Amino acid sequence: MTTDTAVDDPAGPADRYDVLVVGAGFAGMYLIHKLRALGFTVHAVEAAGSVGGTWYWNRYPGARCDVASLEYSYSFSEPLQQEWEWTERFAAQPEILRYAEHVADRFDLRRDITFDTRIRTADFDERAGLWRLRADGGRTFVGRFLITAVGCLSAARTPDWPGQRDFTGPIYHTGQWPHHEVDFTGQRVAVVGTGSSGIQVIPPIAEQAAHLTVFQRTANFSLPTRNRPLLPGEQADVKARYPQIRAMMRDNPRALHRRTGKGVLQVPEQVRRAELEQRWRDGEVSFLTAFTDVLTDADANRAVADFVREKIRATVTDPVVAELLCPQGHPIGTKRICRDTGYFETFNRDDVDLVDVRSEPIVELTPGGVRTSRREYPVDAVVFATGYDAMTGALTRIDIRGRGGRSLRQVWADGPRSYLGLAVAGFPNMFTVTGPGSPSVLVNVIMAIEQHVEWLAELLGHLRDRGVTRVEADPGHQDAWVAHVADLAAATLYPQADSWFIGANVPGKPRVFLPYVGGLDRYRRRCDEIAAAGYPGLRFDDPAPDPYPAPDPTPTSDPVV
Ligand code: N01
Repeated sequence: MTTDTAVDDPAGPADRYDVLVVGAGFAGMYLIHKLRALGFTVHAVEAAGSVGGTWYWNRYPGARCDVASLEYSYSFSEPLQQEWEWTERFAAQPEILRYAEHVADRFDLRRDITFDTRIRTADFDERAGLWRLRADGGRTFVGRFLITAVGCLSAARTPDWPGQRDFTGPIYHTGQWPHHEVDFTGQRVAVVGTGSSGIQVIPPIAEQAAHLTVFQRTANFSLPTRNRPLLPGEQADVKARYPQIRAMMRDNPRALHRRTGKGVLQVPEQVRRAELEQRWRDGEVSFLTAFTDVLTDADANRAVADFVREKIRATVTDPVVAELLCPQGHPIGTKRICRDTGYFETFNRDDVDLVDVRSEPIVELTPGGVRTSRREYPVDAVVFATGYDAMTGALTRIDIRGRGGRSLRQVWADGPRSYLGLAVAGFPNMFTVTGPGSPSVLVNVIMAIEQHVEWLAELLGHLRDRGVTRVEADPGHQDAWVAHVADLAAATLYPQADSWFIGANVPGKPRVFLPYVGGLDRYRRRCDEIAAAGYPGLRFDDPAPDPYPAPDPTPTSDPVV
């Protein structure tokens, strides 16, 4: 299925491939490697200056993965996983980025990536059966298939308070951290946001700055990471057992390799307490994987949440501050659980203040500070740890247009609809790695990426063998999958929280639970069954009638050729 490498395009000469990939993070890199090995011409376009995706952008102090490094790594290449040496139990951002760069060099991926180029539009030409992508600056790429590998947490969001432009100091976002060193020595710093990024960035900034003010809207559950250097022999032991360990991970809902298999309320209180204490002390894995029912049973959840609240009260010396830091109003785990190094202890410092923006909302930035409804806090720099338009934002920020010029933005206006989180009816030959409706952010995401890439590679091979040039999700199967994803979520405590999992952090975003909660193991089995059955749910060279009969008011773009 190799196509010509150049075609005429109304916008000028375009590069043309079998498969176009948007993004060169962990998903984009593996796509290039896997598809190239199968003989497809493949090219990725990446907005960043190098590979690594989230680990390229998130250079904020304290950025660290909360999945063990020996598990948060590719499993597709035994030589790769044997040769790479991790130094810490939970790798920090620079080490993960070095790993990504090593992978890019080892598999010679960079020759198939265009860097520093942001895709703005993607149009499917029905007559030619091709996708055309336009980048900033007008460069055009044409391909038979479009695979998005844009990341679930890459469309950063910042507040838009009055006065932001007039603030005289620097404003940072954790997910767009500068490449130069940021030195807060002697400065008064504001951090807004106490999710996973805020909770990581706050302790190192407090160490460096003259004064830190933390603006908290929602207190979060956080567990100690207990990071440490890997012990001698520990890495060798895992490497010797990698095949078994990876097999266990593939058979685990979260693609990790430890769980108890018991419900919180099934074990006597003493046993439960001992298990939680041990996990708190060891930072082994999240409490959510310690027991089977934390996310489905309100009483089980409360028992675990109470344990964490007790720990917060025991750590923070000022009882008023401790109460403010105790999460209330959402079950533990229904907002992404955080992992920290000295987060709660940081609030015992004299040079750190906590402001509760629910009782004292931020009104504006002034040239020299942050003004709340009560007073002005003078600061020299502001750090937004305010999160992302998760799972859909990075896709809808591109103007993607499928059959009939229909825009993805419009089709998803009431919430994303996707078959398996991978394919969207009305958007032929387009696939979304870790898209909404797939396990993605609820599991070890590198394992989720590998599952998607391998499944897609098999599908593209299947199409090539049969001479199929157009593939599209069947609307009926898509509806059934969307309903299944929603039903699974409704059976859990997740929808009780105003989380980014459900779009609640973005004003106006429809309240739809975005990831698939059924576990990567179950999802993988379903995908495998679908492949074995010849891909029911995908239409080959057989488009359904327009699945979205309402007219699209927005204009379509030109055809490809
Ligand atoms: O973003 P978030 P994040 N005024 O959305 C607050 C992954 N990750 O970048 O909860 C005041 O979780 C907001 O308040 P509220 C991980 O999957 C992993 O921290 O909406 N506050 C919240 O406190 C994670 O879940 C790792 O009420 C405002 C915070 O900003 C995901 O990325 C490390 C506000 C945003 O928290 C996103 O984490 C880092 C406003 N206008 C990230 N707007 C690890 O692996 C937002 N907030 C360890």
